Amino acid sequence: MHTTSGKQVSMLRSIAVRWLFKGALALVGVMAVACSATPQVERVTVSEWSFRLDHSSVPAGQVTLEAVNQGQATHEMVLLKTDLPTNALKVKANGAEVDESASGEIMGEVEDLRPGQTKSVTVNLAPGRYVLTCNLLGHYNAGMVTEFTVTSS
Ligand SMILES: [Cu+2]
Repeated sequence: MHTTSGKQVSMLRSIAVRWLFKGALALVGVMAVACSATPQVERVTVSEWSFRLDHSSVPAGQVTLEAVNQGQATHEMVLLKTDLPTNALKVKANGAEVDESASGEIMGEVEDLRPGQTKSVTVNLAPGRYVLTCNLLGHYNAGMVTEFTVTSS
């Protein structure tokens, strides 16, 4: 008959404790990564013919822009990093659409945002000045543009 000696038991225990400890450390590591990667959420209220942000500035890092369409029409939200004033973005030859790449660096976009819908885009933002616009035909001209600042965190 095989019996486990006291020495073997204590050895097994110490192995088990070591594994548990490693597991706990790994878990703490995962949680720390999850926390640091959690983006801050900035709500953007979209309607005819405006964008409204809850804050005029946000700290740098991962930012989720949550666009809520409270209007009656379909819209979109284009995020540009630019120093151009909101009323002086470059427009295309038709005069009714923003020339996005000529106006700044395209950082992200939410398309086909229907009335009542909420859609989000998560972006990693460096300090600087940013502009949100809707680039459906004529919507920029109608006033669908706003700006915000990203501050060093
Ligand atoms: Cu629009």
